[in-house]
Amino acid sequence: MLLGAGAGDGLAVRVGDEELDREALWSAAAAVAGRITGTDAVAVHGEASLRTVVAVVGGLLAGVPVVPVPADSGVAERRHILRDSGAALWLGPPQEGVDLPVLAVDPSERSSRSLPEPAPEATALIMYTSGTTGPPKGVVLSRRAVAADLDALADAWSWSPDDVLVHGLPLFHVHGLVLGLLGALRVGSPLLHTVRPTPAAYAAAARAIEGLDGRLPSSAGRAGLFFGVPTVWSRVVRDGAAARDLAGARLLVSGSASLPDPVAEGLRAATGQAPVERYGMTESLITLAARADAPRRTGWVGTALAGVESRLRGEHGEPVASDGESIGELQVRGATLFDGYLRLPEATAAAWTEDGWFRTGDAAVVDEQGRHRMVGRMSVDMIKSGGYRIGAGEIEAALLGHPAVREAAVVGEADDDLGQRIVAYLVGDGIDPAAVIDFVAARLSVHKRPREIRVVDTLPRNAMGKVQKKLLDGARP
Ligand code: MCA
Ligand code: AMP
Repeated sequence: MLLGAGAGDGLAVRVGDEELDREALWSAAAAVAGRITGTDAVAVHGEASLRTVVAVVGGLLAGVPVVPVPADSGVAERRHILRDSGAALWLGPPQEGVDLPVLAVDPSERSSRSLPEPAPEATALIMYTSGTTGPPKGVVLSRRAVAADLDALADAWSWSPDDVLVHGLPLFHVHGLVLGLLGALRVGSPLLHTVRPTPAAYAAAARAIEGLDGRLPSSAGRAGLFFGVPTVWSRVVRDGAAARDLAGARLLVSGSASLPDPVAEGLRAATGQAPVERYGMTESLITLAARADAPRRTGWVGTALAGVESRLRGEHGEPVASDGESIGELQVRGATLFDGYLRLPEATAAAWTEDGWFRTGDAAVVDEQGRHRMVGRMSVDMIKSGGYRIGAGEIEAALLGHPAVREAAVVGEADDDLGQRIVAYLVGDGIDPAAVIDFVAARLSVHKRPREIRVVDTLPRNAMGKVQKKLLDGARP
């Protein structure tokens, strides 16, 4: 079963100060499942709430593909996801841009209906993610891929019902939703979701684990497992008191973007342990992870998970040595891979090599023991900001929709807090930077908004007229 059995005592999920034990969660979700069985796909408003948890679990119990919609998405992005995914129902509070029938989800509802387990090859999730150009694409993930990934991670981290999982990551991407919610449910590890991933909230959750005894399933221990993106860990380190509160944690895990060495070292100094890193993509789920029982090696993301193989290839497809130094494109294959981009056969075919490996578009090195270090993206047009993946082309297209903007080029600039921050170089007349930022936030999503606008007279272009982004820093006014 993808999510394990619905029986059992004690806490399953707490979001903020609302919670459900395992039996109550399954029976609230069964009430949702009973209403949606047979639907092509359901869209779930991805806010951090118990409603979202019940809606997602309801979809999975019913065997109906779940389409998580970013809680901060603007109208155009939300419409794109709903139209493209073919979702027939909206699970969550009404939102602008939703013209589907709305099903209100009530976590206090109960149903004793039991549903047959859907086939492993059935679609579990359709998750939207950015490419370098164009609108976000729907990544089709099977139940088999999700289960394989979660089991391999449980093995790598000795993740068990003894762990209480803590995080406050968004419930609409792989990290917070697949690992952070479905992982907890499959492993049987109670989840404390902090709504926002702030240092203070992580520290409070660490203290709350101590007081959970009466609420924990009878089989559970009190070991803390904490998930965060590098921005979260960097903020924890800067807030010394919060970092010290995590000293009792069993395992700290970082992923979704590169963890700067000083942040890993800062965590080691404050908590007594460096985090383990793991690497993945929406399309492949997590494919590489440092094992909990292996010595920590700052800057390295570990070995291929059980069921996954990795290799490095050069620009012309030639093999790259596993010598810990030579850089190549990371390619992966195995049980955790997606089934393709929804209704995009050409993009799907282009994502795989002729001999069946998925091209990650990430540059890496591998050492003789199969440990990986990520060294960057192959394309400047793929930005990672706060752990969110954002395509430059998508932001440029949105910017060009603003009446004052004539030309736009978007880059990711190094940022101490966010890893990269989105900077937009614009040519136009009477551009009001704050209004342009709000325009993108309202159309795409809040997390895709440029953090800075630089108005310039011209963009540097080559003879073919293509913007030369590498020269853009020189265009700084
Ligand atoms: C500011 N706000 C605005 C505007 N400006 N709202 C509308 N329009 C504006 N112009 C307000 C928002 O309403 C919101 O308010 C607040 O600013 C959000 O600010 P923001 O700056 O975006 O937040 P942050 O604090 O900088 O966020 C940092 C973060 C976040 C918490 C680390 O980036 C985050 O949650 N990242 C996680 C991403 C993630 O999970 N990625 C995994 C992808 P208010 O706060 O009041 O609502 S999966 C993946 O990568 C793979 C598989 C993997 O390996 O895991
Ligand atoms: P997304 O599809 O949003 O899941 O983003 C996937 C991308 O996140 C990958 O292609 C990498 O560029 C990046 N990423 C994920 N984990 C790590 C990590 N541990 N170190 C460096 N980059 C990472």
